[in-house]
Amino acid sequence: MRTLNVGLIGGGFMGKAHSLAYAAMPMFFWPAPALPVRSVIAESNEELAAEAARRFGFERSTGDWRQVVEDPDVDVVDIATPNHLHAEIAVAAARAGKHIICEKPLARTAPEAAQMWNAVKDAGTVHMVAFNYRRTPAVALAKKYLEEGAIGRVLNFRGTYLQDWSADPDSPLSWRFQKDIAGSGALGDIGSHVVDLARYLVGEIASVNAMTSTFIPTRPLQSGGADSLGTTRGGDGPRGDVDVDDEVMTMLRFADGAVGSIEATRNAWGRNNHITFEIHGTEGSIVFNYERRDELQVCFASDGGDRRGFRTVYTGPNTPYGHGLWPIPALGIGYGETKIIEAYDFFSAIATGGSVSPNFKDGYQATLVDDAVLASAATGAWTDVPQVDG
Ligand code: NAI
Ligand code: SOE
Repeated sequence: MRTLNVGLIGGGFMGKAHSLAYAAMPMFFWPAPALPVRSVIAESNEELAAEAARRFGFERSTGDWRQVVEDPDVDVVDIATPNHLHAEIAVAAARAGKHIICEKPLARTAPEAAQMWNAVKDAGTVHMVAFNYRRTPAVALAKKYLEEGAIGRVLNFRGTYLQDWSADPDSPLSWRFQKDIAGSGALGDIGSHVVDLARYLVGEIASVNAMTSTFIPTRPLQSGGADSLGTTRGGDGPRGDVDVDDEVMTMLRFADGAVGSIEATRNAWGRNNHITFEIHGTEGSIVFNYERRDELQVCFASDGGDRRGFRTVYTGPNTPYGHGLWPIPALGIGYGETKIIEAYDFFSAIATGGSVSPNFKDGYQATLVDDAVLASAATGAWTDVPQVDG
């Protein structure tokens, strides 16, 4: 069985999730398309890198990501750093002929994402953007129903991503609240996942009409380091300005005539990883809530009037990815499984010489939607979303 050496850059939350996926993928999907070797991990300095290597099972470590990209033994570069480094690393990795998986949002802005898309097109290697919620089996099941026409033509997509980890005004000014690092706030951080789901399930978004708000204008300064996602509180020390959105709401017009909306906030007390969508079609409806991620709610208009209503389908061995997952429906899918499936599809594309989606073109298109949302929020006008060619 072929092996592929992985060079992972960034040992925070996503460093953990991706390392777990590389270790576990062959245990779930056997025979594996190729065996991931956790070869080298980079962190922001040598000490953090050595610790990350011990923790996440990597053979070697480095405090300089360029050594990963330039390493002739590395087949796959995995970018799990804060957003401002994605473009520079991805362009260098593409020029070095590596296969690349990059965390979302692909970049801070669409022009930055365009450079990344052009670089991987030139390289001809496999590329993927890590919008992993597509790979929740219930979401893949929704896609299957839509492709089968089970709910007819889509009329409306209503998506939300609600969290509460930044609702406390004293949670620190991590990189996620700084425009020069993150690009945007709730929009790029979590709204982008719903943009990806909308594109995946319904199709291209043609225009948007949006508003954004920043509710907490300053936060306690944090001195470097990983984002603690609200699990720590700053003291009475100095505070810095938040220059990104806390909340975004946008209406959508899809290219095929469907309408929709997306709402995203990290300030919704009581909501944790509340990703939801409700899709209405001419022949039925589909409802998903990530906090109940083993379930898909479906209503088929063709059911008799005396029994028509939402039914609950539990994902399991007979639904997408079931052959590799757990043998009884509702044993339970977790966040880790979405990343394991992501690694499986990415490695399958490399092993077969194929491609995978969402790729850098999808990541670029999602940033074009995000940029249009910000432009619309600034002017209050309906704003067209440019479409990526080629
Ligand atoms: P984090 O703050 O937990 O970790 C980032 C790590 O990158 C830190 O350990 C930091 O020291 C390291 N780092 C910073 N500069 C570096 C450099 N020059 N070289 C090597 N390492 C460096 O951040 P998190 O949550 O892991 O986010 C990373 C990326 O993953 C972001 O783009 C984020 O948007 C995305 N993300 C995606 C998720 C998903 O569900 N797909 C979930 C969480 C984050
Ligand atoms: C924080 O909002 C965060 O970690 C996002 O960055 C991820 O993309 C999301 O999946 C979980 O929440």
